[in-house]
Order: sequence, then structure tokens, then C-alpha cells
Amino acid sequence: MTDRSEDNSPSRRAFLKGSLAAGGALAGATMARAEGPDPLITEKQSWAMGTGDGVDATPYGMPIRFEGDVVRRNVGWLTADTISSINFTPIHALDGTITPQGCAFERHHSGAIELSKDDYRLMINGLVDQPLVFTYADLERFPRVTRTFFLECAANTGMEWAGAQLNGAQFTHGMIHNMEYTGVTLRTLLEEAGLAAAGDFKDKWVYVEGADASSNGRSIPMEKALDDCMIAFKANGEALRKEHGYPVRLIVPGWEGNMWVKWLRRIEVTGQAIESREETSKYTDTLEDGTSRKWTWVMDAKSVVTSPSPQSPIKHGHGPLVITGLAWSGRGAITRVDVSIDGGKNWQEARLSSEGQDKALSRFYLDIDWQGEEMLLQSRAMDSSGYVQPTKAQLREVRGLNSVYHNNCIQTWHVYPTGEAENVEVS
Ligand SMILES: Nc1nc2c(c(=O)[nH]1)N[C@H]1C(S)=C(S)[C@@H](COP(=O)(O)O)O[C@H]1N2
Ligand SMILES: [Mo]
Repeated sequence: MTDRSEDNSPSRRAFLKGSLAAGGALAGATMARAEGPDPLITEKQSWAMGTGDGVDATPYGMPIRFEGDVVRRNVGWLTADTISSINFTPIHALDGTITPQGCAFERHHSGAIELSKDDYRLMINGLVDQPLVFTYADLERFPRVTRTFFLECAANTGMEWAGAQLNGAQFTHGMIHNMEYTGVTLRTLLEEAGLAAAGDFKDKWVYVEGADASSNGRSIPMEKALDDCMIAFKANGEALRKEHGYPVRLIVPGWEGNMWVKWLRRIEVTGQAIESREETSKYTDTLEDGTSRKWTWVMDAKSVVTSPSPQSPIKHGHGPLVITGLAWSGRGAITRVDVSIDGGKNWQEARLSSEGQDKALSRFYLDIDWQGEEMLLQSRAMDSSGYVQPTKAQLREVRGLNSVYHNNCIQTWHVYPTGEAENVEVS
């Protein structure tokens, strides 16, 4: 690519701005200018001198080998073993909004189990008119819905409370994925079992548990259960992967990932919360004064620049730079994302790839002319409830330094003149 570092005249910058607004005549005009014979153009290449693979070479396709590093990764020292553990989505290397299942992070409390559709049963009991047991085939006969939602583990960014810790967007923000789910609404199944016996829904709960050894039981208020929860059996058009709960998982849009029970086996309608392990000793927030706060289900608005970032440095020299990232909110749709290149002193409004969707990931872009200046790169999300993503200092005022879960603060990457980037704290 042409080095345009000398050419920073106002007219050049005006041109850049203009062509970007017009939607990308930029590449043709400036970056793709040939500087001499390019063997990749002028010489015959091996891949054009024979034939490629036949149609059945890969009955189920995998990413090409050149993309072999776009994989989930775990951080060894975080957990004692990989059975009760977590890995991270390579968000630094993805674009768009949908997370392919094959690299969507996994969190298991007792490992990923193999449960066939034939062996699958889902029980509804408790305060229902008629306790029911569904087979997998039964579930497929109820009216179906398809909707896209993000799942974020409440522990995402949890290692960053006390200071910048993990060097990469995959590790600081990769406990998230966003898939298009197909299934039936939880409301449909609860109504099938009959809710007359439950009387006033206001003080009722559903207790959900999985078929794995951990069971991962959680209590969900009836209001949420009847609002937008789903029993999903497909993700991104195909069956759920084993690690994401095959054959059936619960979807609890906008709420912490722990409630999205995998390998869902039982739904009990109860008169009170069960106060299980997962909603008492875990997934509660320790506050500044040492007390703990429970029932913090909603994942507040959050965003992160995925590139450039520590694992995705700038490699192309000066000139046009695409800054991109993800934003999401458990309270609604993303309405706006601002980006700062100077640690939050000045903000520019980024472009959303499409209108924000309710409780789903949004992709943002900011196209700049980078002349090698150091940047303190940040993003700040706003959602349809009017909520603005807070700074770490603002969060710490309420939460102190001993929290783990629900860290949705503004993230900073220090980008150096070399194009390399590092996780730093600007609070
Ligand atoms: N049955 C069961 N459901 C579960 C878990 C589990 O260990 N067992 N882990 C929970 C947690 S803490 C999270 S963050 C999400 C992770 O979903 P994923 O593995 O599809 O990313 O599943 C939740 N549901
Ligand atoms: Mo989680």
C-alpha cells in the first residue's frame, strides 16, 4: 500500500472524509494504486493451473487453515481445570454481529455433556395445572420463533476491576456470543401446562435446571419467564452444539449468561426463589462496604473496540484505519456508540452497521485517517433506555474493588505509533 504519511494536507483530509461519507470510493482511489508489476497479477499461479477440491471433500465445512488461529482460548490460571471453567470468543478476529457456534465461548460447571434427542426429556412441574413431560419431538410441534440475542457471562471483564489485567479483547470481553435462536417461547410451554394454579404471577418464579451434574439451577421471576424467554433447539440455523446445550437450552434475553440453562431438563413453577448456589454464593455483587447485592440479572449497556486491539494490531501503516467494535445492552437496543482516540477527552459518533436490535450485539465502525499518533482508544455505548456506559471510576464508586461480576465499564487500548496495542487503565 502507498505510504501517504507525507501527504496530510487539508485537501487530502477533506477528500478522505468526503469519499468515506460517500461510502467507500476510497480504496479504489488511494490504496489500490499499482506501483509496478505484481507477480500475483502477472504470473500464472498454482491454484489456477489445476483443479480444486470436489464438492464432497468436506461434507461439513470447517474454516480454511489460514484462519486456524481464530479459535476459542482459555486462560490456564483462571480455573483449576477445564471441566469447571470458561474459554473466550475470539472477538478480536470476528466482524459483523453473529458469532459462529464453533468459536462461541463455553462455560461449564461440570463439563459439556452428550445428551441425544432420543434421551431428552423436559419436565414442567410445581404450581401448574398439569405437570407435563415433553420429548424433543414434542417441542418441535409447538409454534416456532426465531430471534437473535447476545449471551454475556456475568463474569465477563471481571478480572479488570482492580486494574488492566488481560491483554486482549478476547480475554477481557470474550465471554460473549450472539446467535440467532430458533425454538418455542417459554410462555407457550408454561401455558400448555396451565398457569391457573399459579394465581397471581407477580410473586411467582420458575426454577430451571440442566441435565448435567452441576444442574446449574436458577430462579427466574415469572414476569420475565412470560416475557421473552425461549426454549431453543437451533442456533444460527443448525442444531445447538453440544457445548452450548444440545439438544435444548434456555434463552433469557438480556440477562446474565448463568441463567441460560443448557441441557434444560426441568422447569418448576414456585412461590419463591430457590436461592440456589448459583444465585447466592455466586453471581452476586460484592459492594464497596463488603455486603453483597443479589438479583442483578440484567446485563447493562457495554461496548469494546475489537480492532485495533492487543491481538489485532495495526499492520498497514499510516492512512485509512477502520476502528471497529461491538456494543450491547440487556435493557434494549443500542442507539449510539461514541469512540474516543484520546482517552475520553473527545468523542466521535461511530456508525452502526445496522439499526440496533433488542438485546442483541451491534457492530460499530469509525473510519479515521491515522498518521501514527498514539491513541487511547475507547468506546462508549448508549441504549434505548437512555443509559450511558460508565467509566471504571464511576462503577467503583458504587462497587469498590472487590467485585467480580457485572463490570460494564469503558475499556481503553493504548495504541502505539508501531500500531501495537495494550490493555491500559484510564478510569
Ligand atoms: N446446565 C448448565 N447450564 C449452564 C451452565 C452450566 O454449567 N450448566 N453454565 C452457565 C453459565 S455461567 C454461562 S455464562 C452460560 C454459558 O453458555 P455457553 O457455554 O453456551 O457460552 O451457560 C450457563 N448455563
Ligand atoms: Mo457465567
